Amino acid sequence: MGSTEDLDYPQVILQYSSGFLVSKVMFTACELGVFDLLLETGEPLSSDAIAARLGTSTTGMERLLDACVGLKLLAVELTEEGALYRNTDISNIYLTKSSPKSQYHIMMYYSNTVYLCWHYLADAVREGRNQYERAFGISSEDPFGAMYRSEEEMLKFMAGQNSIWGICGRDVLSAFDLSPFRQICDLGGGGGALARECVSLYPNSVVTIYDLPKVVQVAKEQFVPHKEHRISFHEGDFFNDSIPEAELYILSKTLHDWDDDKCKQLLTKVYKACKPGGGVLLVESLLNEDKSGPLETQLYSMNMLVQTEGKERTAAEYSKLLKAAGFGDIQVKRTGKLYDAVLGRK
Ligand code: ASE
Repeated sequence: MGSTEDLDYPQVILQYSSGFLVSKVMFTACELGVFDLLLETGEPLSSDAIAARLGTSTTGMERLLDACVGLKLLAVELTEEGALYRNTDISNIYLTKSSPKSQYHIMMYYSNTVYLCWHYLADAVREGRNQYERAFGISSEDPFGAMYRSEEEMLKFMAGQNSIWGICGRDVLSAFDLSPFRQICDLGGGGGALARECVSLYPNSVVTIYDLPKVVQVAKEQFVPHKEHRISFHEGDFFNDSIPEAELYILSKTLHDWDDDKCKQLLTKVYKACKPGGGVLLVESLLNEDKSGPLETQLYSMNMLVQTEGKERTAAEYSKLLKAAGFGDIQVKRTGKLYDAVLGRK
């Protein structure tokens, strides 16, 4: 932007128009395994070599690699044998499958599920509801019934959510000193990455992951190591089944899936189950009070429209929901990163 931004040459409009092309280039390079191959070989490769190893066309691969260079996801060096490509540091850390901070799974979820729902964004805005029916031909009555329509979809979602906690988990859990809470229940804890971060950050804590039976089963089998004795599981549907007693409940990216009525219903149930002196920690991406930003959160709220029954909210909106359920002494901590923390006490 900068000096070229004027009304005769609308740089931002052009940039916004191609935003989805940018996303799709990154997703595709991930999906085809470009970053994994370059990490594995450890030396720069030509586009022909990459195309051969990954079984793609040479003409397609060369253009994909060049676009990745434009995005600074790859670096190129001209040698006597021609152009050689290598990963940048950020790609090695975040875009390879095997890295501990890998965002590969969330990319695949965005590219193959979220992207298809966004095709019907105009319909979502017209109708004010999610677009599972149009995108996948399945009823959208129960959003998680639709999101978990197959074991594969559920796995992709769980792995995707886990990859986010690999980056943001520590910040949201250290926003408040949670060490006074020993017995913690992570409601909708999914693949358990936040629970694992929690027991590692708070050595005296034990965490129960509460989620739907099929989610718990997969979490046990594929995501949470058996040696993690401080993590246990509770199978249930938090709207219809009972919630176990705990000192602290974590609801991370849970309320944003539901409308105000369902949030109040859930928080009231949590309040009743909560030990006196206990609390609830909401982990969400907070909108500014006038909803003027952050942009990422505004976009996530649109995503909640196309995929769920919920929306992103301001700190005041979450405080109101917490108070309606009985919680008090509400504190808000913005982390300056994607996810923030709100703590309420019983
Ligand atoms: C949900 C989180 C997500 C429900 C649907 C979702 C994510 C993508 N789809 O609770 C991950 C967070 N990203 C966004 C865009 O919200």
